[in-house]
Amino acid sequence: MIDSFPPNFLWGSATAAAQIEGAAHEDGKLDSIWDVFSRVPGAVANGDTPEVAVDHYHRMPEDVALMKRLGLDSYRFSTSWARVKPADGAINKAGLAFYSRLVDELLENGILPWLTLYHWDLPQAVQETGGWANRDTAYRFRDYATAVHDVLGDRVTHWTTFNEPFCSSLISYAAGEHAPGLQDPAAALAAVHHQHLGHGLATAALRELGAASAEPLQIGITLNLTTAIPNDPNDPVDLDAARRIDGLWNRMFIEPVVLGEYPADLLDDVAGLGLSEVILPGDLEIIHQPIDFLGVNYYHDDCVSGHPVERVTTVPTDRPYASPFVGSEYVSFPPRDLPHTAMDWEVNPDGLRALLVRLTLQYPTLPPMYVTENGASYEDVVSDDGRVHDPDRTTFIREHIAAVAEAILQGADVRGYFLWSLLDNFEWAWGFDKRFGIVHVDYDTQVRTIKDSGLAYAAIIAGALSPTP
Ligand code: IFM
Repeated sequence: MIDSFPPNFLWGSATAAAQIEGAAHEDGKLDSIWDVFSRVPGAVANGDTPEVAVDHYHRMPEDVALMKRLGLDSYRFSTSWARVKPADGAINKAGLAFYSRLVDELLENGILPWLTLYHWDLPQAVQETGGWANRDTAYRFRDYATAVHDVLGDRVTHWTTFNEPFCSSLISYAAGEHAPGLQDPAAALAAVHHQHLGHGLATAALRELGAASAEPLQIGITLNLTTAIPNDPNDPVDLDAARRIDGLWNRMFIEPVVLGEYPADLLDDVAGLGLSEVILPGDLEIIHQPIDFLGVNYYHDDCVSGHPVERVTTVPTDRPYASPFVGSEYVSFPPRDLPHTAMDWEVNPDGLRALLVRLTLQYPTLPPMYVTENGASYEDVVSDDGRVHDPDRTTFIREHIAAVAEAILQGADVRGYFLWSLLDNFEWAWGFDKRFGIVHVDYDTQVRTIKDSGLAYAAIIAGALSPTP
């Protein structure tokens, strides 16, 4: 099975700044929206905050050494806008110096840096000017991207503009479950469009800056995608609910970038919520920049019904649930008879194969894909033997990698796989309650222990373990 991966297939692991760095107010970094949101009572489980996280800011060389031990080809990390331009004004040289040291450490260890510019930690100062609901934020994002390029552009070749804009728009501005915690569907749709615009502006700017580089930049975006499966494929109500979720969660994010247009049915579904009004002449041309890769984050599919079945919600919140499913009367997610992770997410590796093949068939102009996140949370403990035995995660990883191999055999152009996550970390509204790492972190001592799943992943990378369980 391992033989069906192309020779230069990239094996990696991923993290994000706010989830691991800590040092939330050090060396000039100021509040991001997640620092502020996590201080709102009830917003994050157990009152956890990213203040210290897993102290990666101070333990970076140790963490890069772990990557080396695992045999990673590449490390996907994000830069924190709130560290680079904390007050939305001057550039914080100390903040950029951290990322410069990280990039050097990676390169010295033969690990390709894969940089994401936006993984949800907007400077609070920018939020106070309206955040992503304000069109100006797209231009500020472009300026932040060029500031990062000015310092790292001589060494970083792989650039991702946004990670999962679905989360930093709908979940953040409509559902209120992520920072900044708003429940305003029109602001959410404006945030979608302005993040698209920011993607296009930054891509064009980076492309221009990179033109002088010896090695052309690889620029892309990472989207979290799902397959919306109608609960009853013979029920027109369920079929229509699945279409609407596919439009709102997948096509609203893929199509402006890849096709230069919003899906017509989606525009109809959300008519009256202001999306059409924020799309100015010329925006779609800016958004529709050529990209070099599409990052696909996959965790699970969603079984969808248009009937009022009780919704399975996965985020602990005592705020009233505000539906992000604008444009619909009911959308519910009936549970299916599949194994579930500690997040209560379905384990369905074939869904990853099906998604990659579907994207290939549905979008003939799609650039090569990388699975930029895939992984699982389980309740891990350090055993008496000092090890973390997490057989469910090992099986999850092997089966999903086997699914990628199968997708490639079926014609999908997938060039790499990044496991989420390298380290246990701050899982947003779940705080430190959910562990996704292949390296366990003791949150009291910050001691790192490679889990059995991490050893298995290293063996897969080394070609010593077949993904097929
Ligand atoms: O931890 C997150 C990550 O930040 C974005 N993608 C999903 C992961 C697991 O929830």
